[in-house]
Amino acid sequence: MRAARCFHAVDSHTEGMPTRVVTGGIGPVPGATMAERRLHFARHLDPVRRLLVNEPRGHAAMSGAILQPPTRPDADWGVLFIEVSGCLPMCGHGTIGVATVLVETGMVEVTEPETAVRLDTPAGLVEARVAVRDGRAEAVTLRNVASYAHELDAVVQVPGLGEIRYDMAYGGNFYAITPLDRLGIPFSRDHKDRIMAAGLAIMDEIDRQRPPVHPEDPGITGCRHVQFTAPGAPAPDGGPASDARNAMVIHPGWFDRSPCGTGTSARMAQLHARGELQVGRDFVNESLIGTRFTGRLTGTARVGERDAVVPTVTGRAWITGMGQYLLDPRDPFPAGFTL
Ligand code: PYC
Repeated sequence: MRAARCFHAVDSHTEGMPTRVVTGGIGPVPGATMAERRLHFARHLDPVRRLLVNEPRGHAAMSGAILQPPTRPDADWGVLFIEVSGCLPMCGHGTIGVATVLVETGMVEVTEPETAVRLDTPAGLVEARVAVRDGRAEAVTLRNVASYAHELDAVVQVPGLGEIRYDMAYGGNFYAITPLDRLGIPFSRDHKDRIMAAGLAIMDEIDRQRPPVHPEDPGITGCRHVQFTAPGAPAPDGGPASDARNAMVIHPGWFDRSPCGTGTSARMAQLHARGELQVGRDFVNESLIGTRFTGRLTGTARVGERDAVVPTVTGRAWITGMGQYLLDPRDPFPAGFTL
C-alpha cells in the first residue's frame, strides 16, 4: 500500500443524512475568517472535497465537515462544510453530526447533562448545545445564524413547468420554497424522479434569471436548494403530527435525507415573514424519509437592512464508523468521480 494523502474521519448520520467529519489530513486552510477559508478551499482545494465525497469513497448524496482551528477567540472549532454540490456557508445536519462526533470522541471537554460547542462556520458563529447522558450525545440543538425572507412571491418562468411562484429565504444557504401541490406532484418517494427534475429545473432558472445575494456577504450567492413543502403528517407510531414535510432538492441532483437544518431555518424565516410562525413556537419539520427536526425561533435580528430571525434546530446524530481514506499515487481517479 502507498498513500500520497491520508485523511482521518469519523462518519456519522444525522436523521438519515451522512456527515463525514474529517478530523485529520488537512492542515489549516489559508484565510483570516472561515468565510475566506471557504473561498480559498473552493478555489484551490476542490479536488480534496471531491475525493472525500464523490465515488468511490463517497456517493451521490455524500456530505462532510472538515475540522479546522477556529479563526475567532469565542469558538472551539472551525468547520468547512462540504458536499457533492460544493462547499457550503453553513449546514445544519452537518453541525449536529460535528457536535455529536466532538462529544463522543472526547474532542471537546464534555459536561453532563449539557455540553456547549461553539463552531466558527463560514456563515458565522453557531452554538451547538449537546444533551449528553453517560457520555452519549442524545440530541443537539444548534443556534443558527440570523435567517431572513429574501423575497416573497417571486416568480420565475421554467421551461416545461410554466410560471412558478416561490419565496426565497436564507437560513445559512438560500432556499427557493414552494408547495409541491402547486406542481400537481404528490408528496411521495414514488414520485421522486419528477420532484427531482422539477427542483433542478427551477433552481437552474432562478440562478440564471435572479440569483440571490446575501446582503452582508457577497460570497454567499446562488440558489442550489429547492424546498418543496407539504402539510405535516402524523407520526407512524401514532405520535404527534409534524408541522410540515419537505422534499429538499439539492444541486446537482440529490435529496436531503434529513429535514435540513438550514432549510428548516429558512422555512421558519419565511413563515415568520408571512405572519404564520411566531417567536417561541416549536416547528416540527419532516424529511422525505420521515425523519424530523424541531425548530424554534428564539428572537429577532437584522441582516443588513432586513428583518431577520434567530432560529434553533434540534436533531440527533449517530456515529457510523471511523476510517482513514487514502489516495494511492497511481489512482486513476484522484478526485473521485460522479456518475
Ligand atoms: O442540514 O443544513 C442542512 C443541509 C444543507 C444541505 C444538506 N443539508
